[in-house]
Amino acid sequence: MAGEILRVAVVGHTNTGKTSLLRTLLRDTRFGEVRDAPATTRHVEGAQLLVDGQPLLALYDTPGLEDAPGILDWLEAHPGERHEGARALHRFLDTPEATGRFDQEAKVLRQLQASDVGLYVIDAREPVLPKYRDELTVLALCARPLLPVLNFTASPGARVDDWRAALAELGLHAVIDFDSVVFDAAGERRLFEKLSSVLDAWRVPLARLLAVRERDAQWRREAATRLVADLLLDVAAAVVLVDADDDAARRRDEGVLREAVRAREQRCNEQLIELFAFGGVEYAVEALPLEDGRWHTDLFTPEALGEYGLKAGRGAGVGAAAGLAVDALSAGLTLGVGTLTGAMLGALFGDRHGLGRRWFNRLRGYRELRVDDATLRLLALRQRRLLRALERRGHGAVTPLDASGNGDERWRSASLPRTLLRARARPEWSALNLAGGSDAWRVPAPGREEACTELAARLGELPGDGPGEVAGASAPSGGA
Ligand SMILES: Nc1nc2c(ncn2[C@@H]2O[C@H](COP(=O)(O)OP(=O)(O)OP(=O)(O)O)[C@@H](O)[C@H]2O)c(=O)[nH]1
Ligand SMILES: [Mg+2]
Repeated sequence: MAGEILRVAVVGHTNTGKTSLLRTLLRDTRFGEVRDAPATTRHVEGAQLLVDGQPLLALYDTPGLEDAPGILDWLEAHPGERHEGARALHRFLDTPEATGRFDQEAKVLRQLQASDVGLYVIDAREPVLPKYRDELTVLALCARPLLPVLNFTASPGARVDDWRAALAELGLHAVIDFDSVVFDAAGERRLFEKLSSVLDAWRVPLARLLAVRERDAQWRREAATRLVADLLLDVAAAVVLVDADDDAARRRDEGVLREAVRAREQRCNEQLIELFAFGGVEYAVEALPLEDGRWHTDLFTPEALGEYGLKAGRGAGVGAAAGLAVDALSAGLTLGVGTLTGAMLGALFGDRHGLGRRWFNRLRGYRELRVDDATLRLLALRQRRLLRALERRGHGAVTPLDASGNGDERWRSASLPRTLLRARARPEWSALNLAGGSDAWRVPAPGREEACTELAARLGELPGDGPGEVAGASAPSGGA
């Protein structure tokens, strides 16, 4: 088997999601052309699926079948010998019709003949019409194992049972449910397991493929939770020291801090989308709870808090802008500041204060301006939601997320992880405190790496892929 490649032809009626299925299996959002219109794919196009750098599978996308009944009519009008089976198809493919009127169909049939197995993609929302039975009859003449794949299974009105019954009548019992837009890893596993059940010789390589995919998914989740942990640490440790008596300066600093945090959240969104390789994919990005990579609701509004059942923090009561808190200097901060270098102090206080060597005395009249706990929770909840959507390739999460259950409750109401609380007293952990958030300024602050790992592990405790998580009602809005 070494060096051999399993050839899989993806076939089916036009506009059933064949190209989408290839994109999903290939993890390649740029493969082919996907459009909600018939005859989008006009030619056979192949791509290899690598496992540890070695090609294991060749997947072939084919044009949609549109006139299988026409081919059966032709065969009836040009009868050959009895039981000629696949030879009938050869006869047909040699005729001028096969390069003329049936050009698209002939490409599909030739590709299936040249492959080891076919995946027959079905739009499960469609009734089982005679034309589909005709397609299966024509495809059977290729004498290749055919696995039906029921697509659009997550759409309302999917007729999964009708299709299963009809396929069983045709002797096709190994049917796969696999919605290519609402991706779930278990569905993909079933697909490859079914493949190996009809292709015994490929059992071992396909098992290896599954193992590699699982490893990759695990790696991606770890990388993703680290990105979110990094965001949360940056925001939790962000602090601006403001002169207690200078209201105008404080207002200005509030604006600067909020803008920096918004931008930081946005950067995390983009990093996550990039990590899951969804940049530029219409349907996947559409299904995310974002618009142009942004959340619909501004981070610093009661509406945003309300979406997750959070209440505004007490900071609002003592005059700070929404989402921020103004506090007396904490002992933690003072200690933390004691460990800072002169350059970092400059970045913390801004040059206007001209702090110089006697900075400590100057601290007395200052207060600290921070992002409040409610906003930290909101950031965590939003990023977890994004992560879930990305892992499921963007479940059409148009319904508000139910914040109860599914592991989010802890981020909503239990006390914040200790690591985050510790970050409050570590201004040097936040890139936002250093030269406006530029990574170039980041110094390897002691303890930050470990904190990031710890927090990422907490964030990685994601709920399963149960359907309940998109079904709930919106939490009561407002709060403060
Ligand atoms: N909701 C949902 N939409 C899907 C799914 N699969 C495909 N689509 C959409 O269906 C439309 C057709 O998808 P394509 O992948 O272009 O279909 P195709 O079978 O390759 O079409 P042709 O090449 O024209 O035969 C696109 O708008 C896809 O985004 C699915 O599982 N669920
Ligand atoms: Mg196509």
